[in-house]
Amino acid sequence: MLLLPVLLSLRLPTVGAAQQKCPGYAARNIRQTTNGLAADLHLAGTACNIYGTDLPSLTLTVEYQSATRLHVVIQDQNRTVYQVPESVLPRPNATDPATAATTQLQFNYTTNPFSFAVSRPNGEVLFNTSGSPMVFESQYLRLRTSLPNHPNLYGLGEHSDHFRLNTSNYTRTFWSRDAYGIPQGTNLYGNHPVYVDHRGKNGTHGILFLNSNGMDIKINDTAGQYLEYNTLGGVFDFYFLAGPSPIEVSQQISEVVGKPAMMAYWTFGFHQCRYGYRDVYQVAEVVYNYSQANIPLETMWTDIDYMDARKVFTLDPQRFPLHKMRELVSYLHAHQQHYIVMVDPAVAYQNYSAFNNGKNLDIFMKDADGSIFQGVVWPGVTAFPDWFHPDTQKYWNDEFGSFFNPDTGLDISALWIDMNEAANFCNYPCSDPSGYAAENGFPPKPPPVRNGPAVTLEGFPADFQPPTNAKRQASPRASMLGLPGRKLINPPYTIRNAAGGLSNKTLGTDLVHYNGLVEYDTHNLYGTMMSSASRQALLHRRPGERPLVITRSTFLGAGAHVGHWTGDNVASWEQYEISMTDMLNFASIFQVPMVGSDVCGFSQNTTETLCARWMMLGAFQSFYRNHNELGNIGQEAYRWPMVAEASRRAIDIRYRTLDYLYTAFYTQTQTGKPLMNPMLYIYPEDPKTFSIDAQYFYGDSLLVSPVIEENKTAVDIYLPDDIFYDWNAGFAPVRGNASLVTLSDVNFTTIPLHVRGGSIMPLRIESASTTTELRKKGFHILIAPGLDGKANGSLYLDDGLMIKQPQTSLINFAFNNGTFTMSGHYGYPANVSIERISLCNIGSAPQRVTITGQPNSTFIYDKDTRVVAVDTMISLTQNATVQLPAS
Ligand code: MIG
Repeated sequence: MLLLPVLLSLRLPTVGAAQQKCPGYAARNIRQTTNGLAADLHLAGTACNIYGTDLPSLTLTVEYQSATRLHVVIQDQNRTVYQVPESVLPRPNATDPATAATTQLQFNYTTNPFSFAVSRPNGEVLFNTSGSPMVFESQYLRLRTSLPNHPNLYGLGEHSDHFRLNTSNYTRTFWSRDAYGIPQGTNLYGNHPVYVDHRGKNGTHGILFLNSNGMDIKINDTAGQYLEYNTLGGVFDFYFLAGPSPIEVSQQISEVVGKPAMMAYWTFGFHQCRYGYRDVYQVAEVVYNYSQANIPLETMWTDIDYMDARKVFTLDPQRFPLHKMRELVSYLHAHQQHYIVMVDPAVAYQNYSAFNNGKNLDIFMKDADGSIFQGVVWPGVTAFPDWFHPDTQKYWNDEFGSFFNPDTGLDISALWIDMNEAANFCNYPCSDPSGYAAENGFPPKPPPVRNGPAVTLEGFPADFQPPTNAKRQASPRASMLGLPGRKLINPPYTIRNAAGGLSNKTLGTDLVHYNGLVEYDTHNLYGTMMSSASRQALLHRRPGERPLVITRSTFLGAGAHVGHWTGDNVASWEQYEISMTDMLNFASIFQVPMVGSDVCGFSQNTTETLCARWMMLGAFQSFYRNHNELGNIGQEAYRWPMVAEASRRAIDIRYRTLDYLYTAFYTQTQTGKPLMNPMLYIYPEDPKTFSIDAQYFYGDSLLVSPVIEENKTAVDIYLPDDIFYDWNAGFAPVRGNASLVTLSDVNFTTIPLHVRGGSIMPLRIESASTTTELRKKGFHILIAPGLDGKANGSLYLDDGLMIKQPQTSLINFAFNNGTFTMSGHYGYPANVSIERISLCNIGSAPQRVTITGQPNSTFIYDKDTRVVAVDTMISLTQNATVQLPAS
């Protein structure tokens, strides 16, 4: 024992030295291909075998897939090494291949030792592996690129660190984990190994590493600035994306991982959830209280509380009985509201239909001896679906079909999926799951049964009323199966998994999926595979309707199927602030645009002022849901007058801007252009924006700048050298001059918002209590001219629900020198018109405003805000031109 410290101190430098002594590879047989080159790579010396066995023979494939996308793959010659299956992440085709002469990303290499660099035609080096030999072993891959000093790097999530990544002694670990409290500097639920490197005037590029194995990406400046991939398996599969703007990088990422799925209009309404609603009456009470408080509630949610002893696909017969649940859902539907519940992947290992059906179809994960793998989750001992089994989709469809049957079951509108990292409470090797479950109290004891709610719920069916005398209270087998003979539980190289060993608190990494892939290689895909299976199951149940699935665990490409909430945050001011970064990573970089944090905070008790501020900030997340943990004080928006008022005001703005959000969301599904924009995306040449993550653009026109400190009613916000219009001051102009501006008197029911000059925002003329009602309101076009007097915007209209849309409208708005024009296509019968146009920054009252066909339009001019507002009636079915005052 005493020798241990000595051994350790001897061992560490030895390993480091051994790494440096790895021989690297030599390139031979280099040949030009139509759109790139290919070569063989051979180990250039004696194997170093530091964390496994060096592979002697590799191949290099370089393809200029387009002028802005370079694909570089270094893989084993035999194609045995595991690669992310195409069934999980389909690879993009080279639709518009380039050549060495036309590419924006040149590939240069040295043959011995082999290294490569990627550069722009002007010589700017983006990636350069020279100076550090590449290591490609059975259980360890390493590649290091040098970077310029103090780089601006973003992405590499899921994380809860600042948006601009630390570049000194910083490690990002990729291994899906049930990350309660989402601590900084640790691996969280999802894995998106892609980063954006922003170099200001020298452009922006992206680098996506298509690899699902556990890994540490190390960024440090001790040996010059570098970024180093340390991976437990897979191959080197890189997409280099040329930008050159940050928005173009995002778009190029979407071409690799897939365009996001479009969401239904109603999903952008406000959602209320919590863990710990005790029964169906309490859920009804919450719905009732929202309507009493006049706070629009679009969707009510229920957590695992509804389940019978926490078994998926069951209802607690006493607290959430089926007939009352069906009444609740009917009530919600009759009031244009929706209902969502949670489903976990783990199925109770008990004699009940969901388990028996899975067992009969043989779709659960198996141990080596062929028995069903057992873990422990909420219901106690559980089995886990193997998403690679060819019958798992059928199993999932069938369970959804019966449990969520609209006529006989729980008619949900959408789905929430959790614990899909996959989470398992029982640590490896979990040799006595039932003992563990019994000792740790799974399933937990449910709350006492009661016969009715605590208050009278006017408008609800009779059996939702308090009982009299009640006390009132408050596929085929895969190729590339992975190398044999690996240490799948404890690989020689250790990544910095905050849960400890790879198999801790999850499935054993030695488990073999139906198709022969091992959990060691595919762990990071579990949540994303459950996501797409759940999307398919919803589609199977309601064919043609855009499904909403909100998942916890994600991988590259998840946005093509689902949305994401950012998991178990803390009700703290720090995490309220970091929620902006978390959202920006997913929406702007990872192409998962439906995303948001638990508003008011999940763990720990929130406070009145935090919840007020968060209800306002959350209104500017794409996914807007208040959610809270079991045991904490209630935090529904109506609980405090201040929070209720803040919520009403914020939801009013969110709903008036909902079509602007919907249009931005639609645009992202078509082009990858992000619906949320970090400040540097809009002002890429302004270095002061590079580190800002407590302000961002909602869409590309509305700057959100929340107060971020407790007990403060002031905030210093950055305004670039541009013109803005203050939403809270009637759109009065504010000239930004690339410095901080102190906003004082930002009370607890106000969030600072500024419209960027150059924007035209399509607003609804007023808000409504549901999104269904909102769609009946007319439009108010807000024209916010830029410094050049011009402005642009767009509006997308469709039926809000179906995947295939027979008739849509996509209208472009432009303003130039007093002329407002509408052009585009007009398929969707909107049945509403533009009822008002407001034009900002007009120096004096105009004589008249002439709208074609409406010569005597009435208008109002406000000399304090300099806004002209014209009442009008312009159809959303054809082009139009309107003569307004020139700005
Ligand atoms: O072990 O379903 O992140 O949102 O309320 C915790 C109960 C399980 C974790 C989710 C959280 C949810 C909770 N779940």
